[in-house]
Amino acid sequence: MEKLIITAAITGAEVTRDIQPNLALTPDEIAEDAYQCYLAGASIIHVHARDEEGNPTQSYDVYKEIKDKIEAKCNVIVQPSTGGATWHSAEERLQPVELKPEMATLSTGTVNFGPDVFMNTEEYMEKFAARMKELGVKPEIEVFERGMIVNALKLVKKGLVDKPVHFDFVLGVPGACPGEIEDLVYFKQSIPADATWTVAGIGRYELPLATAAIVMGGHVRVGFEDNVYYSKGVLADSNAQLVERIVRISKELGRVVATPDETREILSLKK
Ligand code: KMH
Ligand code: ZN
Repeated sequence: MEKLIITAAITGAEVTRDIQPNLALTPDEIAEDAYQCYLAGASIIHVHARDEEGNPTQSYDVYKEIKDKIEAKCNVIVQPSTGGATWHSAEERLQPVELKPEMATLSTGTVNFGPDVFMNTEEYMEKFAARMKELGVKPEIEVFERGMIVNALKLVKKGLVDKPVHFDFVLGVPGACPGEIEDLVYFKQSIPADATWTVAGIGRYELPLATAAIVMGGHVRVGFEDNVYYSKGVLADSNAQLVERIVRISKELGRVVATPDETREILSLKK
C-alpha cells in the first residue's frame, strides 16, 4: 500500500484558547507547533492564520510570516486554508494563494456549518480553482457532502482542476454529513480511481475514521481544527500528540508513514 500521508490541521478558524489552552495563535507559536508535528510524522500542515487578537484572518502578510517561519524550520508542506472562517469574503479567503504555496484547500460546495453557512457558490469555486491553477497551487478538495465531489469533478471537466485530484473528506461537521464508516466508504466509492484521499473526522469521529483510512489506503488528517481531545473528556496536550498516535497505529497496521518529499511525489506536487 502507498505510504501514509499525515496532515496536521493545527489551528482552524473556530477553536479558541478557552476550548483548547494549548492552541497556537501567533506566527511563532504556529511555526513551532508545525515543527513539532513535522518531527512527530506529519508531512502537510493545514493552517489558518490568526491576527494579533487571536481571531481568524486571511491576511496575506500573516500567512506569509507563518509560511516563512515554518519553512525556515523544516521541509514540511504548508497548506493554507482558502476556507477561512464562515464570515470571510471570497476575496479575503483567496489571499494566501498569492503566496504560491505547494497546496491550498478548495471547498466545492455550500454547506451548513454548525449554526452558520459555509458559502461556496459555483462562482467562488471556479474563481478559486482558476487562480490556483494559474499559480501552480495544487488544490486539496474539501468535501463535506457527496455533492461536493460531483462539483469538483465538474471543475476537472472544465479544465480548472488538474488530475490526479486530491480530496479531503471532512466528516462529522455539525449540520453536514456524519462520520460513520459507511459515509467514508460511500465517499471513497464516489471518486475517480486515480484520485487520492484523506479523511478529517470531526470530534469523536477522528480516531475511528483515521484508523479506517489507514486500512483502506487513504490518508489521515488530525489536529485541533478537527478535534481538541485525546480521549473522551480529556484534552490533547498538543497537535503533535495526535499525530504521534496516528504514527503508532499506522506502524501497528503495517503502513509506513510518508516523509514530506514522498508526499510531494504521491500528490504530484510542484516544489
Ligand atoms: N473554517 C471552515 C469554515 C478550509 O480550511 O478550507 C472552513 C474550513 C475549510 O476550515
Ligand atoms: Zn481548515
